[in-house]
This record gives sequence, structure tokens and C-alpha cells, in this order.
Amino acid sequence: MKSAITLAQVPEAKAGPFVFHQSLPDGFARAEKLGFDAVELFLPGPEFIDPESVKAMATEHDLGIAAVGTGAGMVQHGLSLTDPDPGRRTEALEFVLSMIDFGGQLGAPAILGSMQGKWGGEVSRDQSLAWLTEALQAADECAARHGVTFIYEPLNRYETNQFNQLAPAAAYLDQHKLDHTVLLADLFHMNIEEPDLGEALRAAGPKVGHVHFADSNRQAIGSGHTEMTSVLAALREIGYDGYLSAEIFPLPDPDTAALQTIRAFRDLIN
Ligand code: LER
Ligand code: MN
Repeated sequence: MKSAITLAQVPEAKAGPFVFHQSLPDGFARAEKLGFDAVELFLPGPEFIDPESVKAMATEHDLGIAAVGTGAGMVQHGLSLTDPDPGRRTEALEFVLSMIDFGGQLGAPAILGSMQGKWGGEVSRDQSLAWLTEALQAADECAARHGVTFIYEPLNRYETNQFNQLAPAAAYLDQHKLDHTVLLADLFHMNIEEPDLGEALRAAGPKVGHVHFADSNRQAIGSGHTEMTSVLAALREIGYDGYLSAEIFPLPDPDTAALQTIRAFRDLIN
């Protein structure tokens, strides 16, 4: 397993669960100094920076790009793949596909989190799932063309009502033959939704393609009450060899949160 830390460049996400909000060169330098393997990027969109410049920073600092988020489409533009307005759905899908293209040029997968939206009001669960499936099929194909995966993230009940747990999401991906789409096991969301974190990881097995490494309070591992030994045992059991990426609040400050994360990672991995 490999370590990663989040770098965000979205002003609307200043209060969100991302560690470094400094400039990208500064964030890459801090990640390298602390010994992380990679960074996960949360950017306003694909025009924010040329992928070649990101590649140059990654090479300079000997860091991988673990993944790129798509949540700016929601936090900056209010876009959702399950919006009742067809024009807004198209805009949302174009944004997601453009981030898959961006990540693809870096060999990195894109993540679908908040832009999956939710159903309710005039939109039935079936209708919403049909729209989500259509979008995921396009995203799955686009990721496959780039030779990367697409990452779907079940979120806790306060953020979505599409999928809140790993096992039903894994069955749904299978049912729709979304073979290039993997699941994001965000330990913070799982702490709210899964009766047993280890069991949930074992149930999703090979579908687990990315992990958000966060304690129960969404702070650095060691700050809350999530029991990590059994989580690591389950990840090892399913043969997980991807990233443990710290999508956490920068508390008490970004450097301390990052340092605590890398120490926890090393303690757990060794
Ligand atoms: C995104 O990775 C995530 O976990 C969401 O909670 C962000 O809204
Ligand atoms: Mn997450």
C-alpha cells in the first residue's frame, strides 16, 4: 500500500477535508519532505493547470498522482449527474469526463463523490439510478480509453442517498458491468454507514480501488476512535495495494495533520 495526501486549490473547499491549500508547488514540496508516495488533487477543473506542468512537479518531487477529484463541479457550479434538468446533467457529465481526460493524461483515476447527487422530490430513486448508471457507463468507457480506472465513492447519508455502503455499490457495479470502475472506501463515511469496517472491505473485495485514510472524526488517523488494525488486516486480506490517501481536515494545522498521517501510515504498514 502507498501513502497519499490531499492538495486542494478550490477556494469554496477551504473548510473541506483537504490537507494542503497552499500553491501546488508548495504542496508538492511539503508532501515530498514528509515522505508521501503521492498526492491526490482537488482542482477547480481541467483548465486550472496544464497536465504537463503537474507531471513536471510530480517528477521533480518524486511523487505519484494518486487520483483527481471532481467535487469542484458541485461546490463551485452546483452540478450533479442526477439533476432533474437535462442540460445541467449534461454539463455535469462533461465536467466529470473532462476530469477523467485530465487525470488520464497523468495516469491517474478521477473520483466521483458529491457529483453523484441525490434523489428525492420530483426525482424517484429509480430515475436517479438510471441517470447515474448512464453517466457511470460514459465515465467507465472514458477511463478505459485512458487505461485508468474510474472511482465511485459511496458517501454517508447526509451527503447522498444513492449508495451509502460498499457491498450494495459493488453489486451495482457488477450488475451494470462497469468493469473499469472501482470503489472508494472512505473510512470516514464507512464509520457512519458500515456496521463493521473490516467486513465491508472484505465484502467489496477486489472492487476496492482507493481508500480515503481518515479517522472517525475525519481527522488524521489516531485522532478519533476507528480501530485501524482490523481495517489494515482486511485490506491485506483482499490484496489491496492502492493508496491510503488522507482526505482529512487540516487540524490542528496542515503540517501536523500530514505528519501524524505519515507516522500512522508507517506504523500500520510496517
Ligand atoms: C469526497 O471524497 C468525499 O468524501 C465527500 O465527503 C466530499 O463531499
Ligand atoms: Mn472521500
